[in-house]
Amino acid sequence: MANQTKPIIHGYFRSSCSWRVRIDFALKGIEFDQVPVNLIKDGGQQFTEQYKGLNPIQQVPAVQIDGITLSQSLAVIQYIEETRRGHRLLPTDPKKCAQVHMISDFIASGIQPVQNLYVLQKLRAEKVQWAHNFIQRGFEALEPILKETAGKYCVRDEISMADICLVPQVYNAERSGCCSVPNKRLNQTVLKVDAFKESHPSCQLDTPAEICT
Ligand SMILES: N[C@@H](CCC(=O)N[C@@H](CS)C(=O)NCC(=O)O)C(=O)O
Repeated sequence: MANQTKPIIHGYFRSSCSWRVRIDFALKGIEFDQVPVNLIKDGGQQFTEQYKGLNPIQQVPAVQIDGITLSQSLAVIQYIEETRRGHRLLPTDPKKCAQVHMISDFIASGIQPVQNLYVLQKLRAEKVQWAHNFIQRGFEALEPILKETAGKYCVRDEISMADICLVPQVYNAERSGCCSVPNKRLNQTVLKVDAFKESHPSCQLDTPAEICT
């Protein structure tokens, strides 16, 4: 069972995967500490030997919690779901739960990895087009799925892990200048929830002062 020490998120303010975990902790009312890992500075602090010891794939987030270190944001969300009380992000109803996993995996396995910084840095001039292509393809496919599943939020009227995946991915898309966003209304509704606002990249410990709001 959970112990009393605060979890530590090693993350980056702009990282969509770090934001997923920040939203999760905020929704569950879990206090946490943050250690910034700047993905750009010094060629990327994720590539230090010290950070590699925390997460061998050298990506953020890495979360130290209850005596273990977890990477993979969805694994962290699942662990929190099983060890902490609070708003459920994985519904008990099997159909709704499968839909939440479907949308989350769609984004976390099908869109985010192919537009990740490490992949984009391997490309040259075509990197913006590459990112747009995969984000757009994924979002277009997500649109009919959300038509079927969404109510106020991604799956009916309860916030779930699917919303935690969608909002940071839309943020990535908008930052990269991609204009086709699935179900804009839904994204705007979710963004009004306190946990999404307080964990937003624009107001984190490591957000540069000039873009802090
Ligand atoms: N599947 C992982 C993906 C982690 C990931 O791709 N993190 C990105 C930031 S959102 C990263 O660290 N990129 C740095 C790099 O690729 O060098 C998760 O869900 O946590």
